[in-house]
Amino acid sequence: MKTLWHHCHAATLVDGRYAIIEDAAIITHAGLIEWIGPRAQLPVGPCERQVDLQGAWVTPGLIDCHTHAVFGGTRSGEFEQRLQGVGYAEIAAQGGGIASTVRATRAASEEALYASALPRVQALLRDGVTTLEIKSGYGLDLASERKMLRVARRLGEQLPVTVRTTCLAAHAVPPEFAGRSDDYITHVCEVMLAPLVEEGLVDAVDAFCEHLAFSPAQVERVLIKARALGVPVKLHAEQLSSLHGSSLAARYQALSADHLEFMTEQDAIAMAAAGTVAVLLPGAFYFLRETQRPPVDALRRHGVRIALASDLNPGTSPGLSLRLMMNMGCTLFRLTPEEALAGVTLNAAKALGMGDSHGSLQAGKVADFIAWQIERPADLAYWLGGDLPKRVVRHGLETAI
Ligand code: DI6
Ligand code: FE
Repeated sequence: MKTLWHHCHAATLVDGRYAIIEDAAIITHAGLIEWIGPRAQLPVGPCERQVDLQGAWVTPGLIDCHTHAVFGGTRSGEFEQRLQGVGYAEIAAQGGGIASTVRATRAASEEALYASALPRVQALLRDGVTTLEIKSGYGLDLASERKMLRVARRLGEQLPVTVRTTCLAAHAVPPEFAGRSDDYITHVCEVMLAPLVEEGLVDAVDAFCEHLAFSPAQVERVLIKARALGVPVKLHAEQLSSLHGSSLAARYQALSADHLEFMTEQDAIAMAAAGTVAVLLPGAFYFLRETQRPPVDALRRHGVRIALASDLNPGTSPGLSLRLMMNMGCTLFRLTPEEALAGVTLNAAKALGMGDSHGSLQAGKVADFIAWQIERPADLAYWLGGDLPKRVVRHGLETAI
């Protein structure tokens, strides 16, 4: 149905800027934006339906491009331990950390995993998220990774959100491969990836490049295999130390390198040349009480696109609000509210390889947008989370969330 949306202002995010249209009108048709511009220039012609947005600000639907939203159990006990001074790496060395979530995830049925992820994903949707990436990485064997990815797909089928799945089998060394991380990487490359890709469960492949996870050489084997299977790659890089994983990711035309607190200027140059998006995760920075900030000025200087995401996970970022991450991106990393909004729309779309179809309000793109009852676009980064009054439009249809 051809629909005219009017009595609104738009922050279109074309070119990653606010690109504001005051007194805007939007025509949607067959799930796409057919026209957007100043109401005064509205093309003549019939629309079957007209919707008065009552002065709202319209932005693209928000995109959370880095989550681990599917997992068993929680780790609030470790949170208490860390507050008493025990380090994240120390907890991991004692068999806690990622390993404890792996145990809980392996033990959970697909049904139980779905039920536990559901309210977390619903919280993100209430915050204006219309596209969501979900990683595996707490299964670490073929059956358990498959289980996680199937749950992620099902969330996308049953909820009003577009889900992109990422296989993060190279997240940690599972107990049955203890002390044999090279063998586990061989297992990931030779046994796990191909069937998961063939089953249509993998939109991208990711790995954790870090001292307490996998070396650049090990990660590279995973990236090579993924590319050979025709799947784009991403990387957790320079979160806790500088291994130049982000430069490595750029060599494989990664969609994104994520975290990046310890990246160098050279890494930024490599990412810019490859068009690899920098996904910053202020929730993890905050929750781990890190002090080294990602080099935002170097990213800007070299023209690397910056995205922001929740990193929703039980260990380092139990974050259920993408707008809270926008605020943290501004407060902790000194992004502008405009950069924060680009970070959860156009640049997040690019981090998922969806830049041509999502992330800005432009004719021809998917009609996913939010009409917010706010005074200015910066209000989205200003409030510390909370439920802002909004109307959600997905594929051109107003959607209850
Ligand atoms: N970096 C993170 O912050 C999460 N994974 C990763 O590679 C942590 C995951 C966890 O602690 O459960
Ligand atoms: Fe992560």
